[in-house]
Amino acid sequence: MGIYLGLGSNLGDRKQNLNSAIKLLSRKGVRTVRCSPVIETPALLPSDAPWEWNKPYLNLSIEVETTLNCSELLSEIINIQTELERDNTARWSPRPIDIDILLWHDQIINTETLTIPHKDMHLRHFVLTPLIALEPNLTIPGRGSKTLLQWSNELPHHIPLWMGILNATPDSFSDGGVNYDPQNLLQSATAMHDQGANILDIGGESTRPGADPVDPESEWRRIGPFIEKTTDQYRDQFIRPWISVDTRHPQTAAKAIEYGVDFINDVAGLSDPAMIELAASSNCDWIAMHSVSVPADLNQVIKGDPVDEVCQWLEQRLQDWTKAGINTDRVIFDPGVGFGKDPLQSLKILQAASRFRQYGVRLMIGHSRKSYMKTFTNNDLHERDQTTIGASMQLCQQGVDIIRVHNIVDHTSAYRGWSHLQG
Ligand code: A4P
Ligand code: MG
Repeated sequence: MGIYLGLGSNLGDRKQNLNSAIKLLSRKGVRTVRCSPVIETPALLPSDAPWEWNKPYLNLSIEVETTLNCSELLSEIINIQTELERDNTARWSPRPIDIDILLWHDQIINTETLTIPHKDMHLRHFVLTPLIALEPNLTIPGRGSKTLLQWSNELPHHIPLWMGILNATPDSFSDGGVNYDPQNLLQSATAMHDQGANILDIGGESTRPGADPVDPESEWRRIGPFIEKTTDQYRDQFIRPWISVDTRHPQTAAKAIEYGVDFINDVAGLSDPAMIELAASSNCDWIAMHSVSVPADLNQVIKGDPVDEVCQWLEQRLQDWTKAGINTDRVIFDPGVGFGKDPLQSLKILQAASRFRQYGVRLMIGHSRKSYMKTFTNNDLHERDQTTIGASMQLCQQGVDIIRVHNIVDHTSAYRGWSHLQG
């Protein structure tokens, strides 16, 4: 286990403050090895706080390396907080920056000035969600064998990561054609990140029913320039969107990994032997989606209970992946809404999403604008965002780790309202 810090800001230019803190840490000999996505979280306040203090935080966590010992690090942290104009007069008042030492290897430290692991970190979503993005199965020294993911699953609600959909396809079911031009794609990516997307999922092959399959060379022609440009643009930046590549082709996945992407999103469910081999030898996260056929075929659907069927599939796959040498901490499971399920079966999958959390892997759901809605509304594709958002808030309640949607700006705005009413 390494050294992990938690950073928060709810005053001034919050992103800028987080960035400055990371830079100042590095000047003091504290090198950031990895930085989580940035999440927005409701302020945890003292019970007698004035209403003006209720300003949402941006939180992130970083894994660092340093030759300082932990009390030297604490002194540097206090200096940096002062340098960034932190006013310490009132406990938990709005602050440009707060830096906490969350974990120091596997050590338990209790002195007058330091408590490590940081107190109550296992009860705070604003600590757990960013840390889980880095290392879902870390345990907290002194708190038994529960992993961060298990601690998070026990809390009454959830802070998800938002994944924005970018289709570089002429024929996707929802936004086909809009982003076919690489320049539009880059603009959409930057806008989505600014609106609060933590992950951007770029795909070059539509998987809607009836879509034409795309060979790996054509797929790379569609998405390669974007991957090259975005990974280059964010190369030296810690605060950046994480990049996911939506592909079922091992050749495409291998090329994307060379550019340092963060996720491969495999709609074929990590079942192709070449994909399994690649996943076993790579460090990136792998989204494995349950499907019956790709592209989706409306005539091929699950026969029995969809939730039981998908659970059995996952149990079997987890054994297969472990045997193949894949670190399942890096696997994220997606039950595949609309893939091999009729609309009502997809709805049942969404209603029961929390059941998939029992397997100790992260859970992703992609339900945006999909046809399960046909069971209860006549809205056509471009009128489906509000209904998607309603469903997404319920998925937050069920503890889904990553929610994949087309409309980021309305989601993050709706989530701000929903999350501020959670206890
Ligand atoms: N200290 C003890 N242990 C540690 C440690 N592991 N890391 C002592 C850092 N400091 C530690 O801390 C005050 C003193 O705690 C330090 O000088 C050190 O001797 P601080 O971080 O300067 O003050 P604070 O943050 O006001 O207090 P504290 O108790 O650390 O509070 P927390 O737990 O940091 O909570 N809501 C959201 N959504 N997101 C947030 O990030 N943060 C807080 C602060 C409240 N609400 C929040 C958030
Ligand atoms: Mg603090």
